[in-house]
Amino acid sequence: MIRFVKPSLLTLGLSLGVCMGSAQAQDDVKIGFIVKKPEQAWFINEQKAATQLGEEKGFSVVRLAGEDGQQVLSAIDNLHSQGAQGFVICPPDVRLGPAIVNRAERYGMKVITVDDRFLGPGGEPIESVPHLGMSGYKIGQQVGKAIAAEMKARGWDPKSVAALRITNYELPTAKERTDGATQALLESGFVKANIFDAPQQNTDTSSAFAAASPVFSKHGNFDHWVIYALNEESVLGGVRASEQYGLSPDQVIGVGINGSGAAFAEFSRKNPTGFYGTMAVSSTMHGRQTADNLYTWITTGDKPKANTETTGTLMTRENWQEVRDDLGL
Ligand code: FCA
Repeated sequence: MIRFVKPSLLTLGLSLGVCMGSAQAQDDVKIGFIVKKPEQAWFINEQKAATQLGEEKGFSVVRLAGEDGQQVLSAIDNLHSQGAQGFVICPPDVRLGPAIVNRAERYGMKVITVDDRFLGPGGEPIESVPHLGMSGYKIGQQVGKAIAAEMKARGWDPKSVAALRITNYELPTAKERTDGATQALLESGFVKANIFDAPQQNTDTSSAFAAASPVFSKHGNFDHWVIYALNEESVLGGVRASEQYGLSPDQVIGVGINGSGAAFAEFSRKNPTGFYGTMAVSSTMHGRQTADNLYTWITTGDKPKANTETTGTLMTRENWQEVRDDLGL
């Protein structure tokens, strides 16, 4: 019986050949899920959803942090030594794409990106790596439209409103979203000269707060402000800065993107804040779908499609619990 046969070099060679040449047996699949900001609710939920799917389907998911290039490369080494066949990653810097792909190829591991797409040396997306992420420009436009509608509901004159645009132009994911929002705002009659940039170093609340504070002090002649950015964490940084400057919630309309725990906590506060809403996207779906795509690729050899784009729903203080349930968050 085969179970009792000691593996000879020949059988080892054969089984290696089988592993490399065809699909993996379903019961020994292990994948990594590496994220750039492991403490952010969006990414916690994404990793949790991937793990949950693994439990349902019978594969294991190793959750890892990759906050800089060094940490990502050691995470990949670590996954390889544990026998993982591939990983899903939201990279800390999209320009690390070629280095990450190299390392994965060296180990024969499959890679899928989630949320932030790898860029090649010429700044173009690396098409050979399957990606799943938001449709950035469209979701940005939804942000701009939601802001314009709320300005109208509050009876604000678009000519005398300022915008705090928290930007991160190094990251295409971010630029697409803020560009979409800007375009929708301009179409609604917003004055271009009243849009002020606050370039953030990072995609989190504290870097947005630091970027936003000086903008309010510099343009103290405006009574009404709108705030947008690539995500709700950053918009929250802007809203906190507006409070510190002395603006009240009825003077501020901030609309974010994500619909994660950061927004739930804000909507659960007793009194409304300047954080009016957020375009909620299902981080549960992002985590499950990418893990599932990778699992299918490993077990059947079917490579997922190059790019999958997801959409969002406006979540406010009024409907957040309903939207959360609808999106399985
Ligand atoms: C980027 C942002 C995250 C989230 C994700 C979908 O990675 O930094 O906050 O919006 O895209």
